[in-house]
Amino acid sequence: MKLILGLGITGLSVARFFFKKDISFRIADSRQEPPMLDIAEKESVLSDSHFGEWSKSLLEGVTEIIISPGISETESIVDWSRQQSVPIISDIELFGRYTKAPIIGITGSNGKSTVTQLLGEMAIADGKNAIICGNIGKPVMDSLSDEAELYVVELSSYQLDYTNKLSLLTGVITNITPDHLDRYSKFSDYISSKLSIYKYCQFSTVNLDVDLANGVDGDNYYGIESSNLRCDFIAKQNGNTYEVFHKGNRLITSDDLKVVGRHNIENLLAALTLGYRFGLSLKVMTQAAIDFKGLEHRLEFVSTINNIDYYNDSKSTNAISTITAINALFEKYNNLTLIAGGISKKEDYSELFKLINEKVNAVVLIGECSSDFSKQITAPHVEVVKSMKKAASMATSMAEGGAVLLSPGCASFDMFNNFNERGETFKRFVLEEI
Ligand code: UMA
Ligand code: ADP
Repeated sequence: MKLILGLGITGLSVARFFFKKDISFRIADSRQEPPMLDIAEKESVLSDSHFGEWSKSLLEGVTEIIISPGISETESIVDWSRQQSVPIISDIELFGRYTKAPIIGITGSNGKSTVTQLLGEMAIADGKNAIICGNIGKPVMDSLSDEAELYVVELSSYQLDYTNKLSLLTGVITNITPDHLDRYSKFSDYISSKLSIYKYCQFSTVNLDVDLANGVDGDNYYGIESSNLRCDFIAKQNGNTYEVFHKGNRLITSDDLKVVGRHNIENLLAALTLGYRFGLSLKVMTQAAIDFKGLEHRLEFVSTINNIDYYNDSKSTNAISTITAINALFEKYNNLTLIAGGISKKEDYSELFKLINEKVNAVVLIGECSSDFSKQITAPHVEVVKSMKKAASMATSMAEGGAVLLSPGCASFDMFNNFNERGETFKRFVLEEI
């Protein structure tokens, strides 16, 4: 008997799979009404289900547990399972047992979804039946297909923590900066979690711009301004433009792209290096990069209204991604108005405040951390408001041309269900009310 822990989208996908394969399973969630309960009931995939506080009896007759990534290792059920030596695996490990096509894995603190999507689009443009899945929002167990020629899988550190066995053709860590420190007691634990991806790679892809990965003995390398001859793909900065090269041949420049910022050049180098290892055509990958519009809520251009360009970077939930967004737009605009705030993470925001104080003209703060943040920001104009509607109109009235950027650097749960809702709300006010 298998035990599925968690009935979110991961648990539901595993339940569907076991149901289809006639593998007996029990499912449990510590919430009385887990998010996917209605759908699971409609699909009639559940029989032995338990909701509410964990109990030891859940483990009776269980030979293996498939755990949802959101369930922390500090939960009592994890402890009991370990005491009773019941193996715990992630949905990713389960997926690896059933895949026939190669898997490329992408992890990192920021840029995972962007690289996953871009690489997937490159492979599809090259005529491959490539499936984009994982932490990006499509559970891997809903993505298995006999026709798949390639799986491009975004891997979170939570998923890697519960993975013991996996075979990846290649994989990359886009970068490592402090994140999820509510879940990891030490930054070094989070780093180890990310680095574990390389244990599973036939060919390790390494970003030379990431200090921590520098010591890794890779098979394929990339980097901006890197003179390392082992690099397959590099980029060089020329004024405000980046030129991307493959072994000395110029492929593309940042002026050809729809996405902006140095970080998106890094993301492009990652996708090119991974795709080239798989055997995708350079020409097709280059064209797919030109066509790539970026993902919603990641430094997404919304509109130009009355000479002001609006950007939605709602996916920014940590300090470094807001730093990245400000630096990227500062290459293009000399007048920036920032909307930030929400639930701040357990991380050091001092670098972000320093950058805001240097480069941002006006700041509108929202959410739980707003009064705390306002004490540390000395930009010329700082306002604290209570709603996204007020934030959008206040930012508009404070901006003198240039760009208005929503890049919260914080989680959204104090005001919204998730970052998608936060970004949608911002865009709605920009497009309908300004
Ligand atoms: N649950 C418990 N007890 C707990 C914690 C959770 O019972 O202590 C239950 C919840 O009630 C929920 C269920 O576990 O019903 C599953 O929750 P989950 O949090 O694992 O979420 P899923 O819906 O399965 O979504 C997960 C990922 N969520 C997390 O890692 C928190 C999704 O990433 C991912 O897209 C999805 O699997 C498919 O692979 C989201 C995410 O925020 C977007 N990821 C983090 C990030 O990107 O920073 C890591
Ligand atoms: P992830 O899936 O790792 O959260 P996303 O691609 O969804 O990454 O981007 C999350 C946030 O990080 C967005 O604000 C985006 O603009 C920013 N970002 C994207 N790529 C990078 C990168 N390579 N370095 C730093 N920040 C990045």
